[in-house]
Amino acid sequence: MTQHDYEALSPATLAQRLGPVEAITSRLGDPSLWTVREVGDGNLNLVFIVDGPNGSVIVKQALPYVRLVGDSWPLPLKRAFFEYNALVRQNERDPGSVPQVYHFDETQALVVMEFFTPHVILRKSLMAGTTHDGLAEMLGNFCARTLFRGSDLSMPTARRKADAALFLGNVEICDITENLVFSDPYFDAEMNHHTPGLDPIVATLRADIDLKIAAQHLKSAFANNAETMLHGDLHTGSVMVNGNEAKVIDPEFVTYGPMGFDIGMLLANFLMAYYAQPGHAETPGARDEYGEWILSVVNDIWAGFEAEFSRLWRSERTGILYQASLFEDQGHAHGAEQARVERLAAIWRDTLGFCGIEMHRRMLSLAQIAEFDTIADEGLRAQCQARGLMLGRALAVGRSDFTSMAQVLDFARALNKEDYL
Ligand code: SR1
Ligand code: MG
Repeated sequence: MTQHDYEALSPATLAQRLGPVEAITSRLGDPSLWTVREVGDGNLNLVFIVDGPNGSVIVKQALPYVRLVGDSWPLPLKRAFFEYNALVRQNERDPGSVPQVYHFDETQALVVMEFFTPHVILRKSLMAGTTHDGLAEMLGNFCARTLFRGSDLSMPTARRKADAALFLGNVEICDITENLVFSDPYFDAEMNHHTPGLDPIVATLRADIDLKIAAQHLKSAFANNAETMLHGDLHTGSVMVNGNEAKVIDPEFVTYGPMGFDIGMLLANFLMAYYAQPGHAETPGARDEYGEWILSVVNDIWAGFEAEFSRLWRSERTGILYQASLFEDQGHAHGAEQARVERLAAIWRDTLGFCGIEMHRRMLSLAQIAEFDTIADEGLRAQCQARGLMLGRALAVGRSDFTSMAQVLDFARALNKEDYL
């Protein structure tokens, strides 16, 4: 693809440019009747909702730079190619969990896909205090199915290696994660910012050698352990909900990496939503019950992941790892179970570590989150964030010491009563 042939879409040009695409017009109807809205509020891309007489679609187009920062930070268009390839695989591995792709144009770096409506972004729903039955089950299954089925536990090894090679080409996007998530929070990096009241805690964290080593061990795992195809940016802004239905979107950060990365990032964003609740309560304590619901989701995502991963381990272990020929076929089914427990323990430790680091970066680095940004009272915001930072430190450094989710959640609750400032 040459950058010269690429042209960013606009609401004024979209119908004329995409009108000839049969895969779109067959769904929307006459292009002269389309209405187009640009609704992208993420950090990177253009996103259009296109309504026609017969239906609606989403058109997502990469920009050649980071939208959040501007054209001073160029970013290759090829991320649309990786997102397209990730969506196709996620739909195979957990059917119906992600938008269906209707059309992909590599030169224009655009993906035309299913529009979920009247769904809303989960992060906004958590700020509004809305509960969703079945959310944890869907997300636990999504993690287990996509992570297990993208790995050497399941895939023919030649396909897994080809996919690992393909997605490891998502270099510049990985570079964002490697810097913004794993390094920038721990020194005075150029694009960092934080709530001023956090200064003493931030200084303590940046002087914490054990924490910096933990972050670098986890960065090493992210960069080197090509265990499975990750979503790569699985936070609550990458989930859409409508009542009891949930869908996962936006896998442009796809890469091959350790299973715990996706789960840890996801749990971190629920835990931050938990700590932000006092900032959204109309009266003190009014969100306590809702906070408990968020913690129950954290608990149930991990439990759901563990259960579905175990089911797949017992029924779909067709890859090169822990072959049945070594275990079940030798009358050593208990050995396969022991190996499963040990693998899950390793994923658990990674999950807690990545969870802690994700909490830090969303409060100290670029690309922070609306739950905290919208707490207007800076003192209250700092208080909420301080608790999250302390939990993040405990999880990252002490990830081998927590033996159950109940223990993690009790610890999270205890920190929520502390006054660190
Ligand atoms: C410069 S991109 C910043 C963040 O936005 C994305 O959603 C990822 O989370 C990334 O770290
Ligand atoms: Mg995104």
